Amino acid sequence: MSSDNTPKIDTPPDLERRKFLNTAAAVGVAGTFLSAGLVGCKKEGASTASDASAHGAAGGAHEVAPGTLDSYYGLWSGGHTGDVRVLGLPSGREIHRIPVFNPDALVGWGITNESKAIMGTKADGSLKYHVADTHHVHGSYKDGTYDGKYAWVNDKINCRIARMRLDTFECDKITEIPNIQGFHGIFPDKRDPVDQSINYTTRVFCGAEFAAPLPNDGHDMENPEKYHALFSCVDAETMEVRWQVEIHGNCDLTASSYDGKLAATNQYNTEGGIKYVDMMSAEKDACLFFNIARIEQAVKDGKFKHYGDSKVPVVDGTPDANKDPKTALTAYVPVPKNPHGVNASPDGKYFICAGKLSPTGTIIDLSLVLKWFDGELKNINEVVVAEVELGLGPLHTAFDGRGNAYTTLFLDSQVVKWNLEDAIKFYKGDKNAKYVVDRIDVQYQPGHLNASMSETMQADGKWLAVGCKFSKDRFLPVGPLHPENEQLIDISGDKMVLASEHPVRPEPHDFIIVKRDLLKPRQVYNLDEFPNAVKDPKDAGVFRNGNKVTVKITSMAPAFSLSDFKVKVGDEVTIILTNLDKVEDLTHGFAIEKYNINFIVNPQETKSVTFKAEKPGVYWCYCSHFCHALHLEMRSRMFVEA
Ligand code: K7E
Ligand code: CUA
Ligand code: CA
Repeated sequence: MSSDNTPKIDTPPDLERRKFLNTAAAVGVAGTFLSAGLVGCKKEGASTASDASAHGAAGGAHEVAPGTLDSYYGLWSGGHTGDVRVLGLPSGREIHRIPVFNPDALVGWGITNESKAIMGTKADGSLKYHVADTHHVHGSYKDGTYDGKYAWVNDKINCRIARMRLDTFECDKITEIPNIQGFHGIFPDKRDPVDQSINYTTRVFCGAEFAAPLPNDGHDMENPEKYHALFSCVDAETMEVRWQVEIHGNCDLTASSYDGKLAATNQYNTEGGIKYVDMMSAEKDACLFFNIARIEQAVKDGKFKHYGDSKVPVVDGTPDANKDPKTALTAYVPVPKNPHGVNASPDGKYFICAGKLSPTGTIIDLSLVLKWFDGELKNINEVVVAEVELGLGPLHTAFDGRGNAYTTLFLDSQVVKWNLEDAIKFYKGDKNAKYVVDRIDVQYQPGHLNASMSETMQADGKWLAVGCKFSKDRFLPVGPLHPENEQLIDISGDKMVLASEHPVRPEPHDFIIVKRDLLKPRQVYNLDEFPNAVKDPKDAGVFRNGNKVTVKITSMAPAFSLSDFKVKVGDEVTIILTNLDKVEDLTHGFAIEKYNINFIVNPQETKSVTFKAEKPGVYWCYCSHFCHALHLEMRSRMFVEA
């Protein structure tokens, strides 16, 4: 391979271009708050931005040779595509997409009866929703690390939470959360708050970003003071909503503590504003803490109400009802202006709030939050152990397990590496504590970032992925819509080193990076998992019950067990297809010409579709997934009799 083909991954960004981007962002995105002046904060103890050109390439450590497996799974939320993407890291190769909220033609998601039952349908059998906006993906925990069982993802538009099984990488349940809008942050718990022998995930916490009248039935529409947001808890196994908390302000991101006792959400709209100027009028917003054990006791004690048709108990978490720390369900911790992101440090000690409209990071000591709930602190502000300057537009924070945090700076187009204990020392008055360790330019305007295993107690400090919202000139132009730029940074040394980048379809938001040996995916299904499986080609045939017709078919390369089947115009036809091939990777498809049907069946899998036979004639059914030298010949015919 000629060196001309080698991607230049270590070229320092053109400084003029970077200046332009920052100016553009300042004017277009954040001009208002910048010109309005930044919130005052303590000056940082250290460090000018390091020269990007000082960084070499990462020595090819990110390169994964053909035929070689990656060492991490990345689970990336898909954004508008309503799916979850599976990337191999450090290569950045996209291995798989898990369809979740939106239809997907490959696996027949939204086409098969089984997927429609998960996605939700209207009375006429059509899908209830066709769009979604996924933001946050998190895995289930055991003993403070991923157990490889489940992952969850949110849909902000239609307020749904979906669960994926990580043995088959499929969505198996979707729940719509009642009485909320703008469902944004999610985080599984990591332990039970009361019974500490339950050392695994049993709940998922869900934040609502938008407030609305409760119930939202047409009253008080013009009166924002009557709008409320709810924080919800979903059962990790049943996926039913266990309880909700009515709060003041709104929820944005969500975090959970390693001891299971606390969950939190950062709030950027404590003002209850409707327009952005109103939402940024206060100097401080809050990080809102939830005392999980007390909330569940209040539910047990019957101290709740219901809203609308929902049966979910709603407890009162508003400030007025929670003034006494010793009985409070919630604690509102003031943090600077419109924070974004709340992240738990892997040592279990701290939550970090990024300032967004304030150039600061706030460190909250969780042991002090628990002390406040015990009535042992005079003032809630004492739980903040540091509030230090990081740079412009801090959004999200990841960790390396060596005491350092990495925060994206949206406006500076940088990632800043900072040391938590040094930041605490600096905030306490030690002006020699140089808490900023390093800075690196990214291309450009980063939102989420995450480090390998960062959201677990096994944070290993090897790789940092950064989701850059703007890619500008980093890739071949493909028209007005630009991809996002996922950059990979080697964080194994003191200095961050940009290792590689790859484009992704907009726009993933959040992701997690999981050590590959924590997941144990299966390669083949088991026939017995499907109650409707057609286990023997001899069981194939057409079974009529009035005008309802069931067609049972099996596939085994290179043939379907029926070379034709007859139905009548007006019939409601259900086709059940079982793939009897047992060989790993031997997938068949089933597409019916002119009937808008296509789906695949993996080895030993069964799927079904139901449709109305409306048009008479011969319709070829063919295998739509390359399976065999005679793949093109693998067909059947549907005869629809007039
Ligand atoms: Cu994009 Cu997590 Cu929805 Cu921040 S959120 S950037
Ligand atoms: Cu079966 Cu292609
Ligand atoms: Ca605000």
